[in-house]
Amino acid sequence: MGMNINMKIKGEIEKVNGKELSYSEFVERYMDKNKPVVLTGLMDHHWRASTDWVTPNAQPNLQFFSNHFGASKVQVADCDTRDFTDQKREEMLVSDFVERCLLIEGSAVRCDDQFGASNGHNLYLPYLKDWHFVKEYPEYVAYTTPMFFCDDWLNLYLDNFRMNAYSDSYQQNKEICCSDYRFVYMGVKGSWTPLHADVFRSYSWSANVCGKKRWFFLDPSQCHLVFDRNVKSCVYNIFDEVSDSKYPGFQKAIWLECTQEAGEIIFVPSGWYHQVHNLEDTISINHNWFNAFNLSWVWNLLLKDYNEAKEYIEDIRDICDDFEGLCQRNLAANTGMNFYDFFTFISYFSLANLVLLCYINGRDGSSPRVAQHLSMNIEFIRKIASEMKHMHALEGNHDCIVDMIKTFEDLRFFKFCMQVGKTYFMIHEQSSLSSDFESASMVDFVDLSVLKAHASSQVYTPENLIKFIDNVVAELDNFHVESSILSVA
Ligand SMILES: O=C(O)CCC(=O)C(=O)O
Repeated sequence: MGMNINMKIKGEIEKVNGKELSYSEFVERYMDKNKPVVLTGLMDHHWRASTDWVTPNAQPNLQFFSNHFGASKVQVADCDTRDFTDQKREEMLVSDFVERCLLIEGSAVRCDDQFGASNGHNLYLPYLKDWHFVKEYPEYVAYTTPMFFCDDWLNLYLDNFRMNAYSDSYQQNKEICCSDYRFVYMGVKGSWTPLHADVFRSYSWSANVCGKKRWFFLDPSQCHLVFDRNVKSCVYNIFDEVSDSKYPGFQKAIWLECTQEAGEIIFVPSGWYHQVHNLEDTISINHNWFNAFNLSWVWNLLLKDYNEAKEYIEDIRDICDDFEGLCQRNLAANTGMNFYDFFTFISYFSLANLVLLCYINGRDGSSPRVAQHLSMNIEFIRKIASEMKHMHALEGNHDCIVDMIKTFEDLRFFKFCMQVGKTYFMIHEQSSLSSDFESASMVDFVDLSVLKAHASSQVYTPENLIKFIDNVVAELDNFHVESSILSVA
């Protein structure tokens, strides 16, 4: 096992000093262009993770984890065993994971091949993945999210609301797993992650607290090359013998690679397939997120997965009481959200952005860059709502998905609005917030009559949402602020 000799590597991912990059440059060069980048210099401002979690000789401080977080239950992948498209996982205590790592460390037959895999001994390579550390230890504050990655609708939303609100039975087992998309990863040298694109086709960022990773990336325009003829199964390990007859495009794929050192953060754009190898014992922090720039990726994935879910059960359509409902339940189970979840999500974001825009508007447009960003968000959401409308998504839905007035009066929504507002003030004004924002109440935020002026605040379908947005926007005399991407940037 080793480097696949036929693999074509085009080059390295660009590395940039994050301290010399402005937010608008990051947006323009990477987020909007959907291009990966490695950012240096963003982690040297005293993250607790970088001190507590690392020994003086730059190794994971396993003892610290055992002592402080030993009782946490986590998912540990066995990197030598495949389970469908992923590795076999086992739930265990952090203290047991630490014990396994120490066993590997003490083992003379430790894998020396940097690209890991089968290592001849009977101790498997343990890789702790997807630990919801922030959710579990909110008081500990292991790190702060770098400003470039703060426009994170996914985690802002999940801090206040739930996904899959429409499927109660499904809710229970997803309670923890969908609570947020902020993770800690910890793996021994040789542990790895198979080829994949990220959940929801979100962006991700991954910061190496200690250790070193090797990444292999495939541009989304080439992704069909790692699939079989039916576009059903994807190559699992790019360093395996990959069958030409099963994956006829594989040899044509052109890869980008990158070695990520401790203290470096990689930005993984939407839809890029990637495979990752720990070249040393490594701890990393990893978030998935999306915002206006990649919202269409999320919607397109949902649409594709919905069509597949529908096709899969087409033959039972006639005997099904609620065929559409079943498709949506399957979509939620397979993809992690369905049309209802996504539509609720964009409706809440529309309302939050409109409320904040009303607030700024009422203060003589005092924060033009924040206002531009909010306007852009609304414009992008509206665009997705129009696409949903054209695809007849939620057509025939008889349940009110969001009542804008009721939502507006919900305390959770107020907290959510404050967090969204704080995020944009922090990004664009480099300040937390003016004190009047901090002490504002919802009624200060927006003149309720603006919302109530409209015949219906009840949103059932994308048409309703578009109408609601258009009505509120018509009331806002400063909406003509330039809302193109580059004006935000
Ligand atoms: O670090 C890893 O092993 C995997 C990380 C990853 O795949 C991601 O950030 O999407």
